[in-house]
Amino acid sequence: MKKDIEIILEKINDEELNAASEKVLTGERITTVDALTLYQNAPLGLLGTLANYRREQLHGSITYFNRNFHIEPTNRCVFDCKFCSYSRKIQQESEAWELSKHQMLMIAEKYKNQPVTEVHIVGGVHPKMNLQFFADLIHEIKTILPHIHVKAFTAVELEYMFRKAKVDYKTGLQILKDAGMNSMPGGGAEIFDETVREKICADKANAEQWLGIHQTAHELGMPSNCTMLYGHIENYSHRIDHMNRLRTLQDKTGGFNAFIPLKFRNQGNEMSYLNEVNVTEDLRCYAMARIFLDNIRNIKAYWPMIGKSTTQLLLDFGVNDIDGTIDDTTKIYSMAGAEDQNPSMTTEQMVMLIKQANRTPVERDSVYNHLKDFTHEVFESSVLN
Ligand code: V47
Ligand code: SF4
Repeated sequence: MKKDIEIILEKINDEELNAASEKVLTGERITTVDALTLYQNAPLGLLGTLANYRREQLHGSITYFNRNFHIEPTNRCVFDCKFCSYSRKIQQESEAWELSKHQMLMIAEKYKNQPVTEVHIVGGVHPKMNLQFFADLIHEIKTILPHIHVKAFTAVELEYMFRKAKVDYKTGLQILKDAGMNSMPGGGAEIFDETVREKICADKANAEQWLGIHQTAHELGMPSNCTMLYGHIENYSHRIDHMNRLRTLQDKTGGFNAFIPLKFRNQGNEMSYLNEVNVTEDLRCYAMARIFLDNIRNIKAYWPMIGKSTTQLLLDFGVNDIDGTIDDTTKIYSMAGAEDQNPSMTTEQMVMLIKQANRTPVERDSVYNHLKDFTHEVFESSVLN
């Protein structure tokens, strides 16, 4: 593969591009300036080949998935993110829901005899659902499903929860950890740049708070994911600045398990006037993430959002993880116009999706231990649609 890259570079004959690509090949860290050069000037083929080179160095052809389910406690939210299609105001009746603790525990009950390993709990920010409510919820979920990994609450939900409870990040996280929370999802990061953030989500946790909560979680031994919302009013420099802040924190803590670029979807929100970016931009964004984030091992494509076909393409552009089987209770993306309106795939379909792209399907747990290699698993049907 190195040879392929050298042939492409000879043809391009651009000194800066060559120098940045050479660094990727030799494992030297690229600077933010190199990243901008690559982002702006590298042909898609070169970016893809570089990203795939790094991906295969780390993971070969292995592509991870996990078996999980989601609980979305409410879509009522005190915040006002302009890109959000999912939230409803606290008093609003239409299309709003608010699950009781009992209802959420009934969802957990459904998975008692299922081979799921993770529950992902994320929702709107509701003033009535406070720190004690969620600590009790997690504790009771663990009583029903003792072995489940609880990945819960974005830094945005946590910042609000801790502020209301008048506890600092460390105390709040310790309370949730003691209740059974194992890790944090990566949502709420959006774009860290202050001018962009002011325009798209002015009133929720800012970059410093988001990073501070993740840093504290890592210091308590709780890993997390990180995300970036791309394809709206931000430019390439904002994306690089965003990834640079994540790379810097990861150098300090090593606590990020995965980075998930999230493509802005434009239905039913206050930013619907923007067009969505095309698939080439998706491929470039994921490839740059793999190339730039040399200290985050896993780049995840969240398939309900980006779609199954693009997910398959992304496996050649740096992605080594496609998230989980999920079930039909998640509404965050279907309400924003995501590719998949019924975000649920069976294990068989996940495996097929990966095999069709000529990759090796491996079930993982939430901290990336290998659970099962599905290469030789034979399923009855062979159609993915
Ligand atoms: O922070 C909201 C995004 C995120 C839109 O950590 C939108 O494993 C696109 O972070 N278009 C929450 N995106 C979800 C999230 C996540 C998802 C899956 C796995 C993990 C993980 C984390 O959803 C929000 C925001 O960035 N979002 N509205 C929209 N219109
Ligand atoms: Fe609330 Fe999250 Fe939607 Fe922002 S993105 S309005 S914090 S639910």
